[in-house]
Amino acid sequence: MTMMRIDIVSAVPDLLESPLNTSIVKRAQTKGKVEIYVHNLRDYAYDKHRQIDDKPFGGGPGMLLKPEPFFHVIEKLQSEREYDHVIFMTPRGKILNQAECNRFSLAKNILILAGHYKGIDERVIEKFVTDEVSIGNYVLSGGELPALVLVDAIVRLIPGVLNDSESALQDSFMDGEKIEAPYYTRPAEYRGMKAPEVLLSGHDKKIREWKEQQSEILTKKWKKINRLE
Ligand code: 6GU
Repeated sequence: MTMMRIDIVSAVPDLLESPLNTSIVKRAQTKGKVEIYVHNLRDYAYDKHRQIDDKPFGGGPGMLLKPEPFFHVIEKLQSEREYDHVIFMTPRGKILNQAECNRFSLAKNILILAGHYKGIDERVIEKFVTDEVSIGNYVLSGGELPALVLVDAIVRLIPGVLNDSESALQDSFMDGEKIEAPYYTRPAEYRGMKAPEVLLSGHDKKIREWKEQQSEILTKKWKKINRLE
């Protein structure tokens, strides 16, 4: 199996450390399924004050990330390998869904740019970015948490990352946009609330039919609360 490489450029790299070094994403790296490198934007600011942000031309509130540090780090990385995707995390991007995650999971090399403050100089996007990705219609303080969401969603799709019990194949959304049936475990009755009898019956066909029916009900509800039909 060929290994995936993900590079992430950030002005706040500390935000990324623990999520990338915990749980399944960490295990994927230990298993040699993916290499993830975090690059501190400030390390590529070569002026005297190592300045990474500045006021936007034309006025307005907030600060922008300057173009030079991005050009420096991206050009260095692109001189070392070819990236299948250079992804900029931004609320103006295409809203992430499972199909996009599946597409990204086929890549060999992915470069993710996380903005902060008001955003980044547009020339960085024009010059390098192949995909602009949002994680939903709400505003976050920076692209770091979205980058982590994207990395998790991609990494768990790499063959050999999940074990059988974690298998992604049955997840909600993997099979079109279908929500899974609810789950129960022991105790069979808790504070007067019973797990559905059929799940304890050992009757395979009935269990399958129940799950199918529950999945249909939840999928209808989900479409309604998300105004999808
Ligand atoms: Cl990718 N970035 C920011 N700053 N906010 C967001 C987002 C991204 N996706 C949803 N909200």
